[in-house]
Amino acid sequence: MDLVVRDARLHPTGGTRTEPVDVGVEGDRIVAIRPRGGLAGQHTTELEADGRLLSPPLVDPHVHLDAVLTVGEPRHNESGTLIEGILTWAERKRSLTHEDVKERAREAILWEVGQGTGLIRSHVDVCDPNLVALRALLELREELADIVDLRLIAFPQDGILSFPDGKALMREAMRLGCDVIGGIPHYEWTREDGVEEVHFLFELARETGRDIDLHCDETDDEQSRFLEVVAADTIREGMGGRVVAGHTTAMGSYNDAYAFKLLQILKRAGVTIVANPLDNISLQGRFDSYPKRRGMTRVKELDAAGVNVACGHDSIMDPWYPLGRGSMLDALSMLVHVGQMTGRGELFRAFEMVTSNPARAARVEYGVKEGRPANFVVFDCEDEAEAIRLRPAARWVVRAGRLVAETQPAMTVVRHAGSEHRVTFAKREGAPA
Ligand code: 17E
Ligand code: FE2
Repeated sequence: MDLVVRDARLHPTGGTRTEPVDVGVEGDRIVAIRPRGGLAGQHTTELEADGRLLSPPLVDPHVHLDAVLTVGEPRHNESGTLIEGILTWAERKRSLTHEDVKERAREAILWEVGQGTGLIRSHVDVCDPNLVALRALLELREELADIVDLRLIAFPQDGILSFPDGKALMREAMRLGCDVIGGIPHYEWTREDGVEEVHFLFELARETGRDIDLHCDETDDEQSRFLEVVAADTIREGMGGRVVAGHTTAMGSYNDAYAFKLLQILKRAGVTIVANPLDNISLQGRFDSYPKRRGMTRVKELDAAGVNVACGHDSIMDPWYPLGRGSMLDALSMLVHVGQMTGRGELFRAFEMVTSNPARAARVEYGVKEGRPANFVVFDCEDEAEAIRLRPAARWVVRAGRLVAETQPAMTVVRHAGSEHRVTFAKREGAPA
């Protein structure tokens, strides 16, 4: 075979330990999964996983690649609010060039890929008469196709009705090759404009046959209620499974009676919700004193109600969030803290929010199974709960059967009482060396 990974632990669902396996790859497909020792013999490339977790690639369903690595340009967001972020970006947007966007986005993609992300859905701001960022990212999508599956979402940062020629720019972005239709109804000037915007997105979906992934209700205003319009339109248009709503932080401020009603129609509609905990734990609650709202959508309750929930990175060093290193496990760690998903089963469940759940929303062929594309990551840890706790090195990243990234795990030694102690951060013996 072209590639064999020996003694790997497959991503189990539900947290039950699976027996170690050998995974065999020919060309760009997984052709064999056997109990450990079952793929003996000589193979072109052989990787010894020593019991480490072998996971399908991480998925980042929500990031803004046009804005990455612009933090401080032309100034920092000192209030820490979403609005100052949008206004700062509007200033930076004027100096965007083709190469500037490509260089920054390429760098951020390498960070994500090196840490195990194989599918990225990026919003790209189309409130620009020249669509500079979009043209740059469309090129990058093709140039980096060997290391990442990049999908682009036409995102009207300044609104569609509230921005000159907003509808024409959305149509032009889709004509140029954008994959998905974005939106931002809560940012339109009026409630009525927001509702009209949502209807327009579905009209555009009908025209183009494309899916929808909008920013929705990213505010602490409990009266921001565009998600119900999205759910209703999804049902009426028969677009179940093809609509994603990102942020939806207002759900953290809705009263329980309304939230309960909303959960029911979301489930019925088959709308996916993407939480972006890194940004929203810092952007939201900025107008509160104490007690201070957490500003994340109702991840645990949505999941329990049977709604597909995923976790995005959103920002990497931009006007909204000055931190970030492109690690989906950082984002997921924040999600389990803010959403209090620290129960044993909840940790394993949460891992699906950066793997199979966003993959389902993107409607891609996914999962470590015989016959599937040979896309997977070996993490330097035993299981998913440990992946969230340690945010370990992505030891090997394989895409279409090719080793596209590898990381040497860090080694820590503490000198004490005349001897050296190797620190592995593992509780049990038998952890990966
Ligand atoms: N734009 C927006 O409207 N909201 C965000 N969280 C980011 C960009 C990062
Ligand atoms: Fe976003």
